[in-house]
Amino acid sequence: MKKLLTALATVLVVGALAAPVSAAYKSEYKLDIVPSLTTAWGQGAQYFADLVKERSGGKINIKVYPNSQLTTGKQTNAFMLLRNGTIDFANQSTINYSPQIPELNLFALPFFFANEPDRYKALDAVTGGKSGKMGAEALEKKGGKFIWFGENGFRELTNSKKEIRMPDDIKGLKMRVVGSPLFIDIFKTLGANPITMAWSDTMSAIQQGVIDGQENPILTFYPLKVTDYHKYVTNWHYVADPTMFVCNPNVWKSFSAADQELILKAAQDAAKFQTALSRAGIDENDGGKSAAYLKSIGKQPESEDWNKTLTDAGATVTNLTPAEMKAFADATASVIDAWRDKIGADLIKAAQEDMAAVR
Ligand code: X2X
Repeated sequence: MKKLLTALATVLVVGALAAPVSAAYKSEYKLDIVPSLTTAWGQGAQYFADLVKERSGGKINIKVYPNSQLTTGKQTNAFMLLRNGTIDFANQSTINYSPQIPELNLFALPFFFANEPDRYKALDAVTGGKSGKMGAEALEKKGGKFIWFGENGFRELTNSKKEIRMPDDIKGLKMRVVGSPLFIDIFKTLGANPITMAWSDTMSAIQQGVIDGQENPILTFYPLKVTDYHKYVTNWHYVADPTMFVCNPNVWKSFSAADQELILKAAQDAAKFQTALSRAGIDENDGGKSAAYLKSIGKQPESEDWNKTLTDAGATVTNLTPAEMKAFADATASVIDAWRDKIGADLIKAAQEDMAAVR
């Protein structure tokens, strides 16, 4: 009997030692995104999952769950679920993590990037600079593993009622906003009537006319045919919306160093793709660079001229002049002051320095 037990123990020990590292890997890693796979955000997430699968020879299988399935529609709970391991990976908007990580409200400060000479350059300077690092550290301190910044796109305005060109035009409009207090403050300050709503409920609210307007990047609202209901689009670029490729820290630690490197590189490539999709064809700020990049990797931009695509869809497209943008920036300047301490004055200052360096 003793011999038998010893033999059995030996088999178990040897078996455990001989098990390949990959045996510890899950058969599927769940990746959370809010919108559909047809958006630039969704396409960026899928591109990431595909690259990881391909480059790991099928060993690391990430499945993208669109439409807030993993948060059962409660998109602002996403960080809690990443932290507790319900979600393994995410390509998530900083907006949805900002209720738990106040520093991430930096990107949603009104007209913080929009009034820079080149808003894309300014945003890249922040995500790639000292302030971006501070944002990533804030996330890590709260229990997430930061991988890389992606991009949902600058957020524009749509509504069913009238052309919005000046701050007065938005007064009294029922605006759907994401469940983040900063957005309520911005729209209240403008005299609008903000209504908090999950993105998963927003499309039916648009169809039923429960709300007059909403704000999202073109590459997020156009695929859902929002312009069938909202005939007025105002390109005001008021808020930047980078996403973060992130991982649950325990899941991250379970990967070998080589696989961590592989995942990082895939996130960098996916971020580049997603960012190009979100910028191509919007305006001269991008100067055709994003469309050229997409073609260089065998992809196509969704549109090379969004003014035309949106107009063809029946929308009145209003591109604000610098003076009109300034009127909105002045009207919302008090919001930046009110949020300075919550976000961190040092972080805001670091972002201003990052932007100034590329001006
Ligand atoms: O809810 C939104 O507006 C969306 C889809 O852009 C985010 O998840 C922040």
